[in-house]
Amino acid sequence: MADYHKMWESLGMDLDLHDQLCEVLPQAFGDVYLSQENRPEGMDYFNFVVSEIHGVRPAELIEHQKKGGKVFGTFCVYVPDEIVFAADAIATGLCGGSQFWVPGGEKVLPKNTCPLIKASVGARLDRTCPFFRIADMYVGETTCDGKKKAWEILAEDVPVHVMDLPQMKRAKDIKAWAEEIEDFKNVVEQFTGNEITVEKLAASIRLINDKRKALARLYDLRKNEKLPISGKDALLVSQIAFYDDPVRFTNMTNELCDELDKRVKDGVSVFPEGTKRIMLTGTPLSIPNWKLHNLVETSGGVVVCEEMCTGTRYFENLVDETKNTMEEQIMALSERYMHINCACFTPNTGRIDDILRLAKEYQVDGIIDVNLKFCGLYDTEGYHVEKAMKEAGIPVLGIETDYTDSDAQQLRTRISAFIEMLNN
Ligand code: BJ8
Repeated sequence: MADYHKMWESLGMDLDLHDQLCEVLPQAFGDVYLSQENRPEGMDYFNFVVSEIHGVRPAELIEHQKKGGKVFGTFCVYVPDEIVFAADAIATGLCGGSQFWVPGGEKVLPKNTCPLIKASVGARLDRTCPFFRIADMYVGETTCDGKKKAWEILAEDVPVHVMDLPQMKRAKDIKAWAEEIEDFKNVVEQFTGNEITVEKLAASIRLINDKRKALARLYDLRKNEKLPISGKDALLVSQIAFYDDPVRFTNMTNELCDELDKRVKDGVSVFPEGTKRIMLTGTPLSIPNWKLHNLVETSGGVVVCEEMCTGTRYFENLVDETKNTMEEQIMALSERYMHINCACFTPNTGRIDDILRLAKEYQVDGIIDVNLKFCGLYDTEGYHVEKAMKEAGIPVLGIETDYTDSDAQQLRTRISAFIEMLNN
């Protein structure tokens, strides 16, 4: 990585602590990613993004701020990026996926909070992530209890706007979410000083839809019997989608897909025939959380799909582009976002339907239901997930894990045994 110490210093970061993080990441990335064989050349761009993760994109965001633009940090796939980009601002995902940040979060949060929340709060309070330093405003949501309380702590340090997400999906809830989006639009307009017009919102809806289409194209390619890309690589693209420039990201993902199309035509597969096809479902895998994909793909399986927010929940369903009044556009946004099936909703039968549908589409042999430790929502919903999969005759393995490596050996044993069972 180029030397960005001056930039990090100007962001008020803890340089010594941050240097420690910069030392471990390349090693982890090399072990998990660069050791793979026959990777598509189109992954070079995504490798570069990771190698410069705290450099190139943060520098672009700072450039944008120098020109008077604002940056909004988000933590959930329900927050509509379209509104932010329509005000000539930039939205960037902030969920923390590294154990490095967890102890910092534990200084202010109960230990039995999920690692995603602890890492996100730790990254901010320990001053070891440039994205958290750069964002002018954080946008929270009322999804789970841990997050709701975390916003109050973060708000002591940075402006936070919280969107009140309904937790049922009746017509009145979709209307209520549209009202929240309208409020968010007003906040963004006021904060940026830029008006969001119908034309600007329409362009922004197209921008984010294009990103969704590129990701859908990538995932479609994973439905092939001969797999042109590993699950690890696809996960990396999904993770980068949250913070890269949307136009560049879409172009690079489409370029990668062009190469993968050719691989499919030529019958190229990165895994031998008969490798067991695994779908992961559950809590998100924020960058740099590659633990489970690495375990599956070094234990005789391959991950072909993620029914996760770092996966299908992020890109499935497009926003209707045909609306031409602000009211209709906002309702179209609400309808699209309320199609996401997060365990914070009750009931959440749509997620079970999604898992069953995806299992067929991606021809999966088995499902791993993943729960981040202390996420009560997904843990409890695991009951329905596992029951429905058993009824459908789809083998399922439920696991709970965190960001540490302390359970890696035990997980490897369980995952290997699961894959072995699928082979028999
Ligand atoms: S839409 S999954 S991004 S809320 S894992 S912090 S739920 S205790 S991340 Fe999520 Fe939005 Fe839902 Fe997706 Fe809480 Fe659970 Fe932690 Fe979670």
